[in-house]
Amino acid sequence: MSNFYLTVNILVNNLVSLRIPVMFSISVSSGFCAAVVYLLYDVNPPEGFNLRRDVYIRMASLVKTLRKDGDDWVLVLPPWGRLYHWQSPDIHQVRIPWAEFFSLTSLQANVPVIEYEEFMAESGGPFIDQVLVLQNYAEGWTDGKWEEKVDERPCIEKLMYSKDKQGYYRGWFWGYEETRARNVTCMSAQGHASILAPLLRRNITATSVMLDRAETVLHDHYAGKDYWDTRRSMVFAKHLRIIGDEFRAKYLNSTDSSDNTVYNEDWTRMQAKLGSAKGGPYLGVHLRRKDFIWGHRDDVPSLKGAVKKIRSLMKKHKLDRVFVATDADEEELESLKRLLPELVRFEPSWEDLELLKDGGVAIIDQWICAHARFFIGTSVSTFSFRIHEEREILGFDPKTTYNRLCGDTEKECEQPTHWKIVY
Ligand SMILES: Nc1nc2c(ncn2[C@@H]2O[C@H](COP(=O)(O)OP(=O)(O)O)[C@@H](O)[C@H]2O)c(=O)[nH]1
Ligand SMILES: *[C@@H]1O[C@H](CO)[C@@H](O)[C@H](O)[C@H]1NC(C)=O
Ligand SMILES: *[C@@H]1O[C@H](CO)[C@@H](O)[C@H](O)[C@H]1NC(C)=O
Ligand SMILES: *[C@@H]1O[C@H](CO)[C@@H](O)[C@H](O)[C@H]1NC(C)=O
Ligand SMILES: [Mg+2]
Repeated sequence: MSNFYLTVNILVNNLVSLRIPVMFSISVSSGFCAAVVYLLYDVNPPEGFNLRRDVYIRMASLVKTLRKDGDDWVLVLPPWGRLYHWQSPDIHQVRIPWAEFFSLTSLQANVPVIEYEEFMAESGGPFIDQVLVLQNYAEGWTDGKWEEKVDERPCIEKLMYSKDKQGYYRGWFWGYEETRARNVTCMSAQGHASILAPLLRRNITATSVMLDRAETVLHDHYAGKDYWDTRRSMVFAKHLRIIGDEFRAKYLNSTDSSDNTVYNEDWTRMQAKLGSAKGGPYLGVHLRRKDFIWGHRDDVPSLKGAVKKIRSLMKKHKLDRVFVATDADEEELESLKRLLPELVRFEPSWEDLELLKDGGVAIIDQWICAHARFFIGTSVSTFSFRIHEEREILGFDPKTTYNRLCGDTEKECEQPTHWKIVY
């Protein structure tokens, strides 16, 4: 006997939709009801916020593929927390639901998603039937030939889960210590996310499956329509957009009506013409430091080099204001302020930071950069890439978006690629 779930959407304050499990067995003959299967996932711990946003796109694509067969697959959003870069002291930054950063109704208009706590309530407790730890093939690509494949294999790295006295697996489940897995298996996978679909459909009978190290699988079709649908659905939470907009108005003389960046909260109706956005009268800069400079990468400038470029861009584009988003440490920040005293930054009070968290502040920084008349970012930073996409959605001329700072001695400073939205 198995349980089937009837999904009922109830609008609470027009915001929250609840899925109500119906705990009795019914025979499925009509199309309105199918077995619910939950897909959970997690990412390699050292990865930052913006690569995680990228992995979400891959998982959403996999869920769409799985749903094509009729089963009611639902994506469970992995709570945010314990990220390496989120180092603000004395702030509780674990078990953060996605709704603190993104608009859930917007995500749900693309693919069915629920928060982890909702999953626990719906599925009968803090249990995950099957964890699949994704890994590469120990032997690498055989014959140097790339082929897409997936096979159950012995674990290559030390397993980050261990069995408890009751035979359940314990490990890191986003800070939910009561969560346990019933089974953990290592799976070698090579290819795009949807190569996992046949395995998940046929070989696994569990009703909740978690893919750990989900970044192992690639995009089904990078920058294709499905990629962009999911990316466009990742609308930032309203309170963060409002704070960013208020900051733009107050310090940067920037409003949507004067900048031609009017936003439609319903992403399915947002289709700005390329080049239609004007942007606020300021230069937007994403200056990535910390681990990007520790390795002495030659594609990342010195502060002096960056400021020289910033000044020349302000002059060229006749902008007298500059907004800088950066993860620079206190010492570098002091030097930067000496070199560029007019710079504008979003600096939350401790109380605001406690409310917004490091993730919220990063989003506000991205939102403000996304509305600048001209933007320049840092080489191969996913933080900068997400700003490019946001500007593409808003309808900026690509010339004002796909720019990056060059290293002081970099010979060929290749600029970022323009990825056009497919609607
Ligand atoms: N607020 C803020 N945080 C930043 C900025 N740049 C980097 N960070 C932090 O550092 C992390 C960098 O990791 P990630 O998002 O993976 O981007 P990447 O490492 O640059 O590709 C971000 O998630 C932020 O937490 C910035 O300009 N503003
Ligand atoms: C999945 O099941 C099929 C058919 O039983 C089998 O051939 C295949 O090896 C299985 N795949 C994995 C990864 O276990
Ligand atoms: C654990 O999962 C693997 C892969 O699906 C399966 O072969 C194995 O029988 C499962 N073990 C238990 C105890 O259920
Ligand atoms: C702000 O921008 C408007 C145009 O949108 C302009 O007329 C006005 O002079 C600007 N104000 C300041 C203080 O720069
Ligand atoms: Mg990173």
